Parts: sequence; C-alpha cells; structure tokens
Amino acid sequence: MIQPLIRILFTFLILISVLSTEISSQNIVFDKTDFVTSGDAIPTSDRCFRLTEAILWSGGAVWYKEMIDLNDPFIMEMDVSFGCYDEDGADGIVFVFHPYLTTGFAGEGIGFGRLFPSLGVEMDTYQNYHLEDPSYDHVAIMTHGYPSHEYGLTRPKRLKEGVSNVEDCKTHRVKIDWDPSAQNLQFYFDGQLRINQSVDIVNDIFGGDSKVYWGFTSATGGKVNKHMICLERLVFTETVALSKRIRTLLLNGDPHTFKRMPFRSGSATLPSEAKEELDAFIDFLSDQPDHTIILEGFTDSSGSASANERISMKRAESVAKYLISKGIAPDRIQYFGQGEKNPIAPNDTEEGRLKNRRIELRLIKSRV
Ligand SMILES: [Ca+2]
Ligand SMILES: [Ca+2]
Repeated sequence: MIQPLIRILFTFLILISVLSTEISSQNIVFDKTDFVTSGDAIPTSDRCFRLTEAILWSGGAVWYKEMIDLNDPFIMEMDVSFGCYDEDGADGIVFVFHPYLTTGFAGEGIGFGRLFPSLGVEMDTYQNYHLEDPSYDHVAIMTHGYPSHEYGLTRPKRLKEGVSNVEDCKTHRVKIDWDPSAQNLQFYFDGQLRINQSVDIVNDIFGGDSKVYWGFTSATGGKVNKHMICLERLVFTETVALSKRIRTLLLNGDPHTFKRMPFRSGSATLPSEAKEELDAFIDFLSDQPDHTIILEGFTDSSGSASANERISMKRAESVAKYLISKGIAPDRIQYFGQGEKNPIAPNDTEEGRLKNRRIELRLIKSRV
C-alpha cells in the first residue's frame, strides 16, 4: 500500500515541476510511441521500458524517434532500475547520443560498445578489471563506444556518494542536463550532481554535426540483471526542420498532433512555443498547394461540452490565423472544434488533460 502512495506523491511532485515550467520551456508530452526499441527492449507501460531481462547475454536499446539538435538545450529525467543481483549482477545502462538508431555490443559494452561516433554516460554495475572498472557501481562519460576507462572523458566515480551498490531492487532518479551555451553536461543521480563536465559535444565528439539521436542501451553478459527505465520528463527543442517521418505521415493522410501547444486551460491564445513549432511546417505546407489543410482542436473534459467545442474551435482558428499570417492561402485551410471528443489520454490527471488540449493537423488532397 505504501509504495503506490509514494508513487502517486512522486508523480504529483513531478507534475508540479513540469507545470511550473510549462509556459517558458518546451516540455515534451511523450509516450512510448515516440520511441523505437531494438534488441530485447520492450515497452512495459506508456513510459517504461524493460531494456533487458535477467538472462544471459541480452542487449536492448530504446531511442527517441526524432533527432535532436545539440545546439539546443536538453533535459531528461527518468527512473532507472538495475535489478536485484549485486554479486552476480551486470552490466548496467548507458545514456547515449549517437547519429544512428543502432545498438552496440552486449556484455561489458553495455549495448554501447563500438557505437561510433557517440557520447555515453555509462552507469556501470559490473567490475571488468581489464577496462579499469572500479569495484563499486560507477558512472563516467565515455566516448565512441570504447568501454575502457583509459579512454573515458571523465574518470569513473560512484553513482551515488557513499554507496557501492545500486543493484538494489529500487528505482533511482537520473537527470541529464545539456547546456549548449555553456557547453556543459551534467549528470544527477538520486538528486546528487555527480558529473559536471565541460565538453564541446558537437565539435569534439560529432565533428561539427549537431543532429543526433538519444537513447538508452543496456546489456547483460555472463552475469545478469533486469534493467528498466521509466521516462519522467523531457525538455528540449525538437529539431526545427520537419522530420521526414512527419512529412510522410501527413502525405499519407494521417493526422499529426502538434507537440508544443500547451494551451492554458480555458485560453485560445497561441502559446509562443507553438509558433516555433508551426514555423517548421510553413515551407512544407507551402510546397503542397494541392492539399487542403485541416486543423482540428480538441480539449480536455473539464467544463461543459458546448463550451469545450467553442474553445477548441477558437484554438484551431488561432493556429489557422497564424498559418495565414505566414503566407498560407486562407482558402486552403479548414478548421474545426471537436471539443472533448476522442481523448488521447485519461482526463483524470493534469498531465492527461494537457495532452488532450491539442491541435491535430491533416492534409487532404483536393480533387482536381
Ligand atoms: Ca563494467
Ligand atoms: Ca553492484
């Protein structure tokens, strides 16, 4: 009984932190469909993934589908668990930036081995003597998939101060914070700042290319553990250029939900971060003159159905007006208010309601 209560309290605290920064930053509303898995990794809930089961020589990875731009800030928080076996446990989890959606070597490579070029924040739970691993569970920034600390960007240190083992059947909170203006990478474990490293990731690691995927890799070898991650919070500016995946989806007639339209409850004013996202669509929409642009507004279930229909229509209209102000012909755009119909998330949490307050975009090819 106590654990669910703690979980609820924890979720509540996270929500407060998310909501308090909602207006000024780019908190991403996400779920498992925003990620791709490889190897043995599988989603176990909307935002949790099992990277490996506690079996011999297993490897798995979870990657965010879209590339990010390392010239923009990136913050990610998650809960990780390294399983329950200490003495016989291995190998850990690595947070990775890498330009390809691939998984590296298992065992001591922790699914990160041989990924080139790459930067990995290694959370290593097994001591490989020949890699200069210390006896305690440790963290270090590693580059290009070299698992040996001889080549690490930082020296290994304990994941948590005064703690030698984190394979303790518990979840641990991890936060990665990349600040491109200061060129500084921070790693927090259970609230403790453990790595604070200045590094020019774009130039020194990726040869000037700032577009990368990010994700997690994990592996077992001759020793095993069940490795899990649950993503809690993402803040980053999505790649401004519209991804090929979204273009294809739209040209197939599928709807696209805008990621960064956190309309305040009851308001139809276009949030400023929404404009940035819409700007990425302008060129693409201009290039499809034979397609009608359909905008549909949706709300959460708070308030009356008729008021929700009205406000959702106004929100869709705000988006339409913005597109028109950027040069899209008004007669190409149709907008509708669907109110609280078709929720995509439960309406009994603020997080779910925020997801439901959304605008969907569809393209329909006009008859010639
Ligand atoms: Ca190791
Ligand atoms: Ca251990």
